[in-house]
Amino acid sequence: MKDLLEKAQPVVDFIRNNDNFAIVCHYDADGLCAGALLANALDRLGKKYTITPTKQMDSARIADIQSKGEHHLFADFGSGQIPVIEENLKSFAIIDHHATVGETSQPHFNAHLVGLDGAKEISGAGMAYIVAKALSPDNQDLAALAIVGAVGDMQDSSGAFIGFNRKILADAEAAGVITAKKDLRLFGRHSRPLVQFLMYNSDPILPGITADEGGTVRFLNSASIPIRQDDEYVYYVDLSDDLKRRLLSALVVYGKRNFVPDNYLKAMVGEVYELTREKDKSFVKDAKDFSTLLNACGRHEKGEVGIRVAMGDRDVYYGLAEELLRQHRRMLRDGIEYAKSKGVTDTGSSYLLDGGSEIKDTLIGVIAGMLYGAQVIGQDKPIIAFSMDEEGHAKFSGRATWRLVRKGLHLGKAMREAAASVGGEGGGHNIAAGATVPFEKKDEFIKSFNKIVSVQLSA
Ligand SMILES: [Mn+2]
Repeated sequence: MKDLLEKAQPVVDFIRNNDNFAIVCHYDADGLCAGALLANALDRLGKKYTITPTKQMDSARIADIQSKGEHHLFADFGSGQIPVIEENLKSFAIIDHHATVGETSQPHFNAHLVGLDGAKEISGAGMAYIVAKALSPDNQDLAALAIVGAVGDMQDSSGAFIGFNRKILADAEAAGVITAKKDLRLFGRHSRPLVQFLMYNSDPILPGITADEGGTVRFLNSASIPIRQDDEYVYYVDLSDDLKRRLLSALVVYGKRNFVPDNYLKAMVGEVYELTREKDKSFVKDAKDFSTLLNACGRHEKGEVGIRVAMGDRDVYYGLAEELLRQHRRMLRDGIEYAKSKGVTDTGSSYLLDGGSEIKDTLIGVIAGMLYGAQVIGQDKPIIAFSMDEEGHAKFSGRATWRLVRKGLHLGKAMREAAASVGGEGGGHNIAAGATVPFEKKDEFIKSFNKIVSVQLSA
């Protein structure tokens, strides 16, 4: 840590020697945490700043950013945009963990340039935290935001943080703002009643539980886990250790029966991170819930709401953020209802869902996968769903079940080959993949995809 605090010094000097900053941060959970972290640190120094979450940096965006302040501070963003930043801004510093494109003589604090793996062991918020700590040891409490940011970037996906994130975790624990423990790592431990907690988790998809309220109730009943107690809904965190273990083993048995691979089931349990100072059962108590809340803000172009929440608002902005999450869940539910009523077509080797203009292209993949859970479609073939994206392309998302993967299906390969055959692009994992193809070529794409899938499944 000491070595890195020294390497952050050019950015620290940049902050100390200037005022009237424009913080520009990425719009996802990690970026919002990085921006909020710097904003809190600047507040403590009595510096003036604006803060702008952003998705990309084209010429219109840069003009807007230019006008936001005298000295620009990029957070979780900027290393990949150095040429355009150099060309348009006079005074700036970059704090980032993404890959670097180009060079600059201005302060540039990037994970990869200081010997850290920015993909796995430190997030943008983590880099911002090092800067904050170098500014003042009193900023150690801000480590909580670095934890939320790293979880948002899924740097705990192996089951726990690795590398430098563990040092940040130690700081957060020492400051008394985070506790880590081993538990079920699903969204909503604190913030969703048990039934919603299980049925809205879509990774892994569990047919008869995912998106299936009745099925989830039956599953909980058969495991003798209470859904309500004293007229109140039971949350996962309300369960005794004994009931938690019972729920976990019931989930594992259920997953195995549905061919979910062992490593996947194992990864459901791991380290969870709780913010000690936050209220129980709020969306900001658990780092995963918190990052999901922030991602909902970013995705709905309400990054500034997320920043307020990350900076500490638990009032109006917190309420707005909660509403965005509810809206997200409503959109999932509506999408499933739409698929149920309008129907899914059986095209031979796959199911097809035409999202039309009803389902957002960013949600259609999740909804397609949930159709297995809701048993709208059988588990015998993959599903592909499409809608038109902003550029007028047909955007396809494919989902499968573990049962099909075990039989030889690889959606990523099928999507890549089928898309290439019609002049599009595709790829992804065995169980979830996507492709973007010219809209007028969509039928040709489906034909080609079906042919590839039938070969994969007959091998
Ligand atoms: Mn990031």
